[in-house]
Amino acid sequence: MRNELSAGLLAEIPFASSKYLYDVLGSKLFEAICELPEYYPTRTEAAIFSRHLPDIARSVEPGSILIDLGAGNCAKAARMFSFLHPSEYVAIDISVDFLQESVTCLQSRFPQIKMTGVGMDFSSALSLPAEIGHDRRLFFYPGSSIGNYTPEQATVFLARIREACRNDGGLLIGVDLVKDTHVLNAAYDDALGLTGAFNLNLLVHLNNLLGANFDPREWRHRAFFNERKSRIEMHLEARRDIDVKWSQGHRHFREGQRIHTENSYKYTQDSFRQLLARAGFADARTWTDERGWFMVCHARA
Ligand code: AVJ
Repeated sequence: MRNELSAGLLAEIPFASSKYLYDVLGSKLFEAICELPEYYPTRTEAAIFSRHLPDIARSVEPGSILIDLGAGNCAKAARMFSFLHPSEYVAIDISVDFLQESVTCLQSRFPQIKMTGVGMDFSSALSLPAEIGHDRRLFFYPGSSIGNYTPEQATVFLARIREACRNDGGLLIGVDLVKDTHVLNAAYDDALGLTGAFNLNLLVHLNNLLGANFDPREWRHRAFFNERKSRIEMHLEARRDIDVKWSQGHRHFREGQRIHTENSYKYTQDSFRQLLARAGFADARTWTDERGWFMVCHARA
């Protein structure tokens, strides 16, 4: 992890993986972002789920093991319980301390469902705990987190999920769609500056992980839609010339130089269906909102 981070900071175009946005404070800032008027994905996805849950539940096999990828506060999965009746709930998240709190709280609300919390970075490899049951597996990947991968990485990632389904499982996934650039830009550069704080907090996290001496006050949040690549990009831009040191290295950043911290790819309904097919999924069913801003898909392994 330290080597991966250090190499990113020293690269010709410096970058840090977006997974490092989620320390405890970062996870809380992201929760707050989801409440922002500009940040439509969470709200739009929730509206699709609440409107179509009975139909979605008919498409999904009830009594499956619900495996929540990037569970965070577990709120999305909790809302599915009464419709999907999972036999078991497995919550996976990179932010292990934050997850532990969430699962403990949820377990007391649903004592009859067996729950397992797993602190894991599932972006490179997915290893499920040995003690989970043998029921059908339903992978739940809401919120358009899939957008953090390039389409090529996303295909590989989803193909791995499909394998973990062992032929009879499925995937329930939320995907953000291409839309007016102003709407996209505002969602990632909000008036209150919460997304800026979320992005800058990555530097605080790096200070803790690497023993670095980033001063967030010397950096500026940048976020914009890159139309050619169909993705939102987030960067941290040096406000002046800055020397940064950390345990394994050091670097001079020129004024205006950027650290690339996140991509959030936006799909069309067709381009994402094609991606699912390339990953080996079949029978994709999709649900969307009236404006066509967000899509929920269920597909079989
Ligand atoms: C959690 C990856 C879905 O890309 O919209 C929110 C993260 N970044 N605001 C997204 C995020 C800036 C979010 N995902």
